[in-house]
Amino acid sequence: MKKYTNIYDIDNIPEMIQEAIQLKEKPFAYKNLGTNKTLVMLFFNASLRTRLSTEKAAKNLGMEVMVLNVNDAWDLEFEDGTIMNFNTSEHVKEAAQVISQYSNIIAVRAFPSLIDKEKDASELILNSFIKYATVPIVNMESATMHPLQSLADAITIEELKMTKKPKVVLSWAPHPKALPQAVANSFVAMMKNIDVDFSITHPKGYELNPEITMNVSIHYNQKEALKDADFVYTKNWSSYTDYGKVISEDIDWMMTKDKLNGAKFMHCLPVRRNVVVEDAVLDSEASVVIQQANNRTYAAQIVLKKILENL
Ligand code: AN0
Ligand code: CP
Repeated sequence: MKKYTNIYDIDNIPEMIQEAIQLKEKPFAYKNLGTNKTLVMLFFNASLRTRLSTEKAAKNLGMEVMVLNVNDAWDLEFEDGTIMNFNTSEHVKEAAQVISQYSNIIAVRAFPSLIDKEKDASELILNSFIKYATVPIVNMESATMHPLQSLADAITIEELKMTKKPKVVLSWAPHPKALPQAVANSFVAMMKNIDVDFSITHPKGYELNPEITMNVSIHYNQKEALKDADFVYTKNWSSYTDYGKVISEDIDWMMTKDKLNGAKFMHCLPVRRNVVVEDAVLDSEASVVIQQANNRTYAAQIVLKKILENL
């Protein structure tokens, strides 16, 4: 594998999921693969799981890890040809080449502005690192995608499914702050590429990018959508059409034990209790969010392993 910036970098998704499950059984089996190799992780935004699970994954493979919270470094410029006489101190052209000399793989987390739709869609930060770095890039959640999360989600479904083709529903939930569409986008893309019966439910106005949801059935009636579901992935995202806006905080869309009706509850975390989902769900056997978060390690580890094998 040359990079992991979206799920389409994976050749064979079902095989990748199986290999991740094998790594989970023997996490130190490839302890020598990463000897004398360094992962640099760049964070433009906060993280708990991605930061720790990716570091753990790298260490399981014997790699060294260095982390930079980019806000502690110089303000980076991403536009070409700018006269840099204002806030930005260093261009990504230099920064990416310099960091590449200190590392064998660079992982980047950079959320969207949620203000400028075209700019977010252009993935300027992620793509600048892909363009100017001289080592492979891993996406730790960019403006529009979170492919490490959706790989962990697919691993979790594979581990827990009771039928060959489980019914999986992505259900929008309310949230007081405007959140990215990235987790939902990557989850949709992943579900289209594994053997599940997949649908989405959200209020009108929360349609995701139609290029991503093409051929997926979308329901505005949550109750109908959730009928006979095996897995319910609950997640908030801000409006894509009325870009970056919170157009509804309707608490009726919160996930409850009643609505789940026996299905497994999934969420990428962090989650706001009693806004996105009620306590009764998170504190019950129906919730698999802790297992999902654990699988972040093996998702990252299989990705790093494939990249290391190709260095
Ligand atoms: C982020 C999001 O929704 O994209 C990160 C989730 C992994 N969530 C928040 O900012 C709460
Ligand atoms: N799910 C996830 O990516 O969590 P963090 O934002 O804490 O990394």
